[in-house]
Amino acid sequence: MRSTLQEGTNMAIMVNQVGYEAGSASKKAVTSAPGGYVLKNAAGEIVWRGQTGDAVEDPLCGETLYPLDFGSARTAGKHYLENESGERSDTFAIGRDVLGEVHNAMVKALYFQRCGCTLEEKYAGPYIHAACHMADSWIYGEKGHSFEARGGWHDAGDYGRYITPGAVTVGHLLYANKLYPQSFRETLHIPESGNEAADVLNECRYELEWMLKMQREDGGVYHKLTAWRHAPFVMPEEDRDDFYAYPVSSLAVADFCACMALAARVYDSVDRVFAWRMEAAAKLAWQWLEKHPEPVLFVNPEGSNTGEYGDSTDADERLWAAAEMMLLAARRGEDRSGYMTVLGQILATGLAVTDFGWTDVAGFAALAVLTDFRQTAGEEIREIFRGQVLREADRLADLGTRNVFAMAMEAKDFCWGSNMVVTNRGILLALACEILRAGIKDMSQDQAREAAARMARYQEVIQAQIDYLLGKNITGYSFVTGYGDHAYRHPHLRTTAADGIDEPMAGWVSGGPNGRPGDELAIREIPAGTPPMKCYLDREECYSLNEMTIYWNSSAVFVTAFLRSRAAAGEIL
Ligand code: 9MR
Ligand code: ZN
Repeated sequence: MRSTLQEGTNMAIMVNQVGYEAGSASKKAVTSAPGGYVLKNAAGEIVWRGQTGDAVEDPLCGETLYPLDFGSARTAGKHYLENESGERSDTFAIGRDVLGEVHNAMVKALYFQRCGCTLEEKYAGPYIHAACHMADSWIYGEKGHSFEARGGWHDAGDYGRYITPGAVTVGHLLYANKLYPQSFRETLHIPESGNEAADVLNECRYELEWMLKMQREDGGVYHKLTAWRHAPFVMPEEDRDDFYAYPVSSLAVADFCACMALAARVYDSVDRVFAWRMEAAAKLAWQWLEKHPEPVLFVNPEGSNTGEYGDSTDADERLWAAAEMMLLAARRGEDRSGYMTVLGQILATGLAVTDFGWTDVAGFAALAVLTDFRQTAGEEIREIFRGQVLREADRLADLGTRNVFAMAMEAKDFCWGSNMVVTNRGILLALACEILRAGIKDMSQDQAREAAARMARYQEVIQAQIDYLLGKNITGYSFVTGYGDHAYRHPHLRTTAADGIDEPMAGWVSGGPNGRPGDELAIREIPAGTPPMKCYLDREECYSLNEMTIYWNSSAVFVTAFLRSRAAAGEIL
């Protein structure tokens, strides 16, 4: 078990274990001991000397710590930091496009979640398995009715497949690819690689094809497809439990509608017929929503323990659906007034539009409206989105001044899947940067200078979020498997637990520290009152701290896509 401050030395040098862009003037570490530090290259030569900054009593991890900025170091290669007592940090790269590999691995990871097909050695390396979950699925509550719903990604460490998190995952990835296409050019070595499409689109299609199967003729979409209870730790092809399509929820229908409408736009240039199928499905889902204006929420039937993905409101899901349908209609030259009315009505309730998770998808409506070059939504609606996004960005940037990690996090934000809070905040800040960038051409010189400074401030926090994820945190772990001297190694992931291979596949983002742990082992092992960032164990049993999910990965991918694109453009801080 690794925890930098619990290994007996009382010493920690926390770094981004993957690396820092050579051109960056701010390369940040955090240390537990003040004083002089040197940066050494692989040959052990000193390439930089410097001092820690002022002590900070950190509210996130409860320690007194010191920031260390070695930004002026520009030499390329493997490095480590060392202090006057000879204590060393983990190694990290200084170079160009240092996030490239981990970014690609985080997208490729989704391939390993493919359900209903064989994972072949050619693409999966040692992580092969036979086709899983091939049987027809039952329709819950409709005795004797079954249908074919093979495909899609396993959601997480379990073998369930759920509509709302699936839509969110695809949403993150399609918008990331739309905004930062240059970050998605490399091959991922998946079966479709080498066709015309970017591999991220090939991978998303695997999920989209399955989602289409989850729609009924009346436009309703089943909330999820899972067994009655989670499988034991067996390989997926050994899981022979009956699978059920659980009742339609308006959450699933609206997320499905939004995701299909978005994908119909995106895949238009890739495969017209596929895009057309998705467009038809989106329209059918929208009709269902119109016929069911009241929320149809979802709760697990008594006794079933698979993921619930419940929610107390469907307003944000309907908002996203309205936004995407509006943009699709604009693209097709069709009437969009109905969608605009719904969009306006929901916005008028004051709903927050700044989150990108499965509970709150309203941020995707902001992404849709604010990245639309046609400006379809009109100035008034755009201004509501813009105002909220920029205000939230300023709030997050301010949070970044309140802890030694310079992160946009507060103690209370360390929940189940806190790493997605970390990365979703990166998405919000990236969107804020896009808004400011788009506005610069109409600004005076002074205003433009101010906007540039604001963007730089946001980008600094985005970088801090990724530095944290990759090891600059009190646990001392990189929260992405396979990346970093001390990457976590024991995700709560059935295939990894059952495949007999020591190392998990690379590229999985852990859920991360959780100040309110929900699994037995974590509750037993983590003393009450432990500061939230320390509430983490790299243990397979700890599903509330150390599971992986498709949407935690996709959220992180958005942020690395942003940072890679900034680095490629030479816009490095
Ligand atoms: O990611 C979800 C987290 O935000 C919730 O707090 C938690 C409890 O409801 O459920 C998590 O989702 C799990 C889902 O229900 C089933 N697949 C694995 C997900 C990650 O733990
Ligand atoms: Zn499967």
